[in-house]
Amino acid sequence: MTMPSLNLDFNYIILSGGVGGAKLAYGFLSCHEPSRLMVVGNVGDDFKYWGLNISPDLDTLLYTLAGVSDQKRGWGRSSETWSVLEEMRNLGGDSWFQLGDRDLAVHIERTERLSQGQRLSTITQDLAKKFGIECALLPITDRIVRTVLDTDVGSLEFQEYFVRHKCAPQVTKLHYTGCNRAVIQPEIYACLRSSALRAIIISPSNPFLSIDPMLSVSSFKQEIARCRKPVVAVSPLVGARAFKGPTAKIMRELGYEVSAFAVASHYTSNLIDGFVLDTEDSELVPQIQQLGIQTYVTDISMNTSEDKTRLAGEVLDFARTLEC
Ligand code: FO1
Repeated sequence: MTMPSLNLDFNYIILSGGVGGAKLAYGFLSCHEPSRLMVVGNVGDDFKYWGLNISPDLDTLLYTLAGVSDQKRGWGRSSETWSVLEEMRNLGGDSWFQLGDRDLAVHIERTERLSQGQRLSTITQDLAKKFGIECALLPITDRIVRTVLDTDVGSLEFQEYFVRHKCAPQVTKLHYTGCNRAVIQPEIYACLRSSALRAIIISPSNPFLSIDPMLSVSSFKQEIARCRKPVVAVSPLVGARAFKGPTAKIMRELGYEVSAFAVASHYTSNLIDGFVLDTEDSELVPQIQQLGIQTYVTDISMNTSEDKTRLAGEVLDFARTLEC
């Protein structure tokens, strides 16, 4: 099965997990030609539920980039209804993961096409087109990579930990199963080798749960290093607080200091050239620069569309200063 033809003159690759990353990706749409942006989503959160293939981060990106996401929850569709979920509860079926009626159509379509042997990337790209999205939206890989957390209540797949157990278990270790067998999409590989590429942006998603599952896909980090284009990461923390989700809790449990500095040193100067951090963390600048990483300080909160566009614009301006 072939991909719908993709223009390969992309200027920016944006690596993103769910909610936080999707907000910044949305901001980029207003400050750079969308057809020159390639948004790459995490698949480590994917799982089977009600017999369906669910790709939560790809769907959060799909709905956010299309402007149809539920702004309050951060995931799922706006104006959603829940009839199927209610019926499932009445039947005594699983209801710990909430699938809305509109959202269900996407999972059914994806599952049907995967069962016909189509690539996840082809399906995702087609869905993006149907939703009127003008940038490319791709999963990091078509292969199965799953984030598994070792915890005090045993090994849990990501959604079991995140939604079913509400992030309560204590995390001791993370695994990205399948990452050694997985390969990045040929389109991403081609983009990394294209002279049109100007920078790679790591969005303010959870480094351990959303970004590392992508970076762990075999040879991806080496390909990034090989392309010699600036790599800029945006901090997912302000002070010791994450905008959403368990970033701070997991860092603490894995023995990291909870700070933007710890995130920058986790990525290391081998991977990133620049790091964007919040004004509240400006005292960390000398420490981060000592790692060999350039810094840019700004307000990184993204509460409004204007915030998203402003931050995205500043990230691109910063990345341009790092171009050789
Ligand atoms: N997150 C929740 O906290 N509870 C849910 O019931 C839930 C359902 C859900 C359905 C579709 C979808 O695309 C995302 C959904 N999410 C839900 C969000 C998802 O678990 C997380 O945002 C990401 O996996 C973390 O990046």
